[in-house]
Amino acid sequence: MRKVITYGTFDLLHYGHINLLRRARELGDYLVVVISTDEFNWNEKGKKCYFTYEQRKAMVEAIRYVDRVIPETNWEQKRTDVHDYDIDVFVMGDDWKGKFDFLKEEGVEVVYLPRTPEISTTQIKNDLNK
Ligand code: C2G
Repeated sequence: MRKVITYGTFDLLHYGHINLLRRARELGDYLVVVISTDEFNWNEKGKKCYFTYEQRKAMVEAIRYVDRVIPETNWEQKRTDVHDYDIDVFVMGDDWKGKFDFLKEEGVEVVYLPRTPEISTTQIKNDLNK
């Protein structure tokens, strides 16, 4: 079984996230999604999520392309996650292009997929505030 992994916040879930998850799943037979915890988002990304980790986890778990959701608590866990979950392919949107190439040393394929244009959680918040 070819296993794929991807990471993200997935706050205010939108079709850009769904496009990413669908394409990631198409690269294998099983998709693990690692969702940033509220603490990680706040401490490391300066992002205050609208939905809590548990709410974001429940929504992502409901997506047909997703097989498993686990928490992202630090930047370093990727190196061990790919072994702990027997991962073949690491996928991220291309806003992260090049940032995770070191994972090739762990024996996984690293794929950056084109982001879906025009949509982002920030865009949604800005539009709603107009
Ligand atoms: N994405 C996309 N198109 C968009 C918006 C997001 O393809 N219009 C992708 C991003 O490139 C990312 C995934 O959807 O691969 C999740 O996006 P975010 O929730 O914004 O994740 P991010 O804050 O980039 O966290 O350790 C990695 C981080 O956890 C990634």
